[in-house]
Amino acid sequence: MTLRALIFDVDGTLAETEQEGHLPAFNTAFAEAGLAWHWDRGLYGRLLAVTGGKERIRHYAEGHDPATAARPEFDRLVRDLHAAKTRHYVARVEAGRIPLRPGVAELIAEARAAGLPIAIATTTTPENVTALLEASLGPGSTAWFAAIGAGDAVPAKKPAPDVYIWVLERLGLPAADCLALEDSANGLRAALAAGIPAVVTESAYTRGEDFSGALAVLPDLGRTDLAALQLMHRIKKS
Ligand code: XBP
Ligand code: MG
Repeated sequence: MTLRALIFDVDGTLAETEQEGHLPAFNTAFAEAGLAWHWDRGLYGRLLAVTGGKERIRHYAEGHDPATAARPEFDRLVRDLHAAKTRHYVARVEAGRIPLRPGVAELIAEARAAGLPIAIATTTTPENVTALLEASLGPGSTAWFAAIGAGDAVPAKKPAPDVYIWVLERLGLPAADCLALEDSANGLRAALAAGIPAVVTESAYTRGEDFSGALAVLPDLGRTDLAALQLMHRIKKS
């Protein structure tokens, strides 16, 4: 059986979104809300173990500012902070501050030229995905993707397999016929738990994580192409 779809993660895989995008957007939202919270690069690296921005804010508050976490309106505060963070993130992306990683645009172009469906499976908010695709691949490029599973489309975020299963259902394909492209151990575990073979491109925050079970671990997608990915996938299936 040949490869029948590519499913891309977003953060860390399509682009290095965390350092120049998500992290400053979180900090701006905290400052605007008058909170004395500031995440530096090291702390943020540890917080990335919690996937999902709302979940990450909640986890941090419960550990570092229990008085705020105990306030009756805490759920609303998390929602409001995250909405503000999304606005700041989208503005940064639209300003052209987040380029695609090497090889990403080329692989997407190759897949499209070959008529191979492409899809997205991500933890991040849908608006963030649209902003990144349209700013980097051009207006209308969101429509190139046969399915976009994002954010709260499923209740359990990566490393749970749910978002990948959601995407497989929309593609109407068996897991083994697809290939996931991921950058993190959490994302790899999600793809593998859904039964999808996966290739990892390590990103700034995920370098050195445990990628056991990946078909390959590459520095970036510029080191491969569609033919090489098809071959890896075929060898795995045989
Ligand atoms: C990415 C994430 C996301 C972003 C924040 O994980 O963990 O939570 O950091 O996005 P993955 P939101 O690449 O494995 O999908 O704030 O929009 O939730
Ligand atoms: Mg990722």
